[in-house]
Amino acid sequence: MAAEGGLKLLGLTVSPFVIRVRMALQMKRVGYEYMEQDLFTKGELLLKSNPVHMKVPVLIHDGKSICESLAIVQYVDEVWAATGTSILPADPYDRAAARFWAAYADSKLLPAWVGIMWAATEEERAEKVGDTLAAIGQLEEAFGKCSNGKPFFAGDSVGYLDLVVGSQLLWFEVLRKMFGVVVIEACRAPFLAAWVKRFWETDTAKAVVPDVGTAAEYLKKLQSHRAGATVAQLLS
Ligand SMILES: N[C@@H](CCC(=O)N[C@@H](CS)C(=O)NCC(=O)O)C(=O)O
Repeated sequence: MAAEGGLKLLGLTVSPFVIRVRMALQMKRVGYEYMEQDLFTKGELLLKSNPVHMKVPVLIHDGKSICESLAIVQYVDEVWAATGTSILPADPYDRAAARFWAAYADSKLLPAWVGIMWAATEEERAEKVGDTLAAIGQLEEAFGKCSNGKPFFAGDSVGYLDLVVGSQLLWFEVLRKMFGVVVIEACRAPFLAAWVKRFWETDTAKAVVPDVGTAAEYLKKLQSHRAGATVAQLLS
C-alpha cells in the first residue's frame, strides 16, 4: 500500500492501542508512514503531536494530529468511509453497543490484565486474575448479544469491537507464556475461545500483530526500567 500523502502513525509495535489503529488502517487499505517511537526517550514529534498525554498512537493527517486509539479508529472509519470494510456498525443501536463494550474492554479488562503483570504479591496477582476473568465473562455475554450467532463481534467480519478486544490478544499470549495465566479458555468462555481462533486467522491480525516473543522481550525491557513506573506506563 502506498502511503497516503502526509499520513503518519507514531506508534509502538507491541502496544494494543497502536495495533488496533494499524488494523483499522489495514482494513481500509490505507497506506501510511509508520514511525516507531522510543517511549523511554520521547521524541520532539510525539511531544508536539500529543502534548496532553504524550502517548502513542498518534495519527498525523494533513498536518493535524489525532490522539487516543478509539478516536483514531473512528476517524479512520469516517475519513475512508468509501474504501475497504466498514469498521463501526451502520445501525445506531449496534454502534452504541459496540462503543459501550469497547469502553468496557479498555476500562475494565485492560487494567485488570496489566495488573497481573505488575502485581507485587501472589495475592494481588490472584485478585487481578479474578478481575480479568470477570471482565472476560462479561465480554463472553456481550459476544453472544453483539454477534447474533455470527463469527465476529461485528457479525460476518471483523469490526470495531473485534479490533478493540483483538488488539489485546497478543498480551494474553504473553500472560500465558510468562505467567502461566490463561485468559480465554473454552471451558469458561466458549464463544470467545472460538472467536480468538478465527481472529488470528484474519488478514487483519496477520498483517499487524507482532509475534509473542517481541512482546515478551518488550515486557522484560520494561521490567528492568520499571522502578517507580505507574500502571499507565506499563507499555510505555
Ligand atoms: N488511552 C490511550 C492509551 C495510550 C497508551 O497508554 N499508550 C502507551 C503505549 S501502550 C504510551 O504511549 N505510554 C507512554 C506513557 O505513558 O508515557 C489510547 O487509547 O490511545
